[in-house]
Order: sequence, then C-alpha cells, then structure tokens
Amino acid sequence: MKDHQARLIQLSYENKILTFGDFTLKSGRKSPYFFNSGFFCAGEVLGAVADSYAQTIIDAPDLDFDIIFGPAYKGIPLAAVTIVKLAEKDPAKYGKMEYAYNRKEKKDHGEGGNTVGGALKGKRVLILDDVMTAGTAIRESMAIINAEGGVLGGVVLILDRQERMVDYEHSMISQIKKDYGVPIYSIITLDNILQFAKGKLPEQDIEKIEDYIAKYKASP
Ligand code: OMP
Repeated sequence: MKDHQARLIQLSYENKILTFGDFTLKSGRKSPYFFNSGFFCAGEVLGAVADSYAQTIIDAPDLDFDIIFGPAYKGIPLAAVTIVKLAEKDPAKYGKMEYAYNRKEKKDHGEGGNTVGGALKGKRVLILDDVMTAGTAIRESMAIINAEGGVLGGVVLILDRQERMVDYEHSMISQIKKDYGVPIYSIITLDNILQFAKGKLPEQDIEKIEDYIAKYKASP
C-alpha cells in the first residue's frame, strides 16, 4: 500500500467511516464490513480523502477529462475538496478546472437545470464516487452526464469492494469498463481492507472477512 492509502484506511477506521460488524448492503448481501462516506466530516479525514483522490488522479496514466462530477449528496463535498487539492498540487493543469454536481430535486425556476457548477455539455467528465458494489449508483451518474450532453471520461472511487455480480464470476468494475470503455480507478480495495484488518481485529472477525471474500470476491 502507498502511504496515502494506508493513512486513509487508518483515519477512516478512527472516524468510524470504515466499520466491522454485520451489515446488509443495497444488493441484499450480508457484509462483515461497511464503508460510510457520510462520515467524512472531520477536517483531517476529509483532507486525507481529498489528497488520496488527487494523488490517484495524478498517478493515473490514462485519465483524460475536463470536469469533475460528484453525485449528490455524498459526492458533492468529495468533488469540491478534490478539485481544491488538484489545483494545489498542479495549478497549471487544474487551477481553472471546474466541478459539478446534480440536484436530487427537480427545479423549474431560477437558473433551472438538473446540475449545479460547471456545465457538462461537450465535456469529458470524471465521476468521483465513494463505493462501488453492484454498480447501480455509478450507472445513475452516467445517465445524468449523458442527459446534460457530457461524455464519460472515467471514474475514481474511494473503495472498490471487488465483488462479483449476482450471476457472474467477474466484477462489476470489469463489466462497467467494458460497457462504457473508460478507465476506473479506486483508492482502496477489499484486499487493502483485509490487510489492514489483519493487524487490528481478533481472529474470528478476520475469518468473517475471509469467508465473505470466498463467497463474493470477483475473479480478477
Ligand atoms: P452499488 O450502487 O450497488 O454499486 O453500491 C454502492 C452504494 O452502496 C453506495 O453508494 C452506498 O449507498 C452503498 N454502500 C456503501 O456506502 N458502503 C458499503 O460498504 C457498501 C454499500 C452497499 O450497500 O453496497
């Protein structure tokens, strides 16, 4: 793990963003861990996730985009802090780059429109999302971008849970890469979480994660 990945996992654990226990996922699967990005509210950990997003974007060899999109609600502050961090790290490239987000409610007065911030029309859009399990949330963002006249340029996630789809061995990420032909990166993965848990949790909790991996992890 790179330093920024290890620091983000440690701070996520301390801030109860990463928790271990019994959880039911959107997909109905029962999971021994959960990652709640709604708790990125303390400055230190929000700064750490911004730094990790920005570093992952800068280190990615094939990301080509003109604007960042953070899906409402949790993606909005994540996109805002990331664009600030990118502008700090590389002002020439990112200083004037904009970000945008969608409204959850329809608006028919004032400036109208279903997105706020920079215009998506004609731009290559990078989605910043939190967690991908079965890919439903990501597909919703793609529909919004298309409706606004943007083109998907790529996706950067905080956590790739590396789960296989319901009836297939391969992962949702590989399916989405195939369907949309864009690069998808994640800051951390289920493998990183297992590695972290091994130094922290009692043996029976590690076994629960290993059982989950055996049952649901996608083949590479
Ligand atoms: P998919 O839409 O199935 O890819 O699942 C991603 C969404 O599930 C996230 O946007 C969350 O709403 C939720 N989720 C988490 O936030 N953290 C997790 O660890 C697991 C899930 C989940 O329900 O799968």
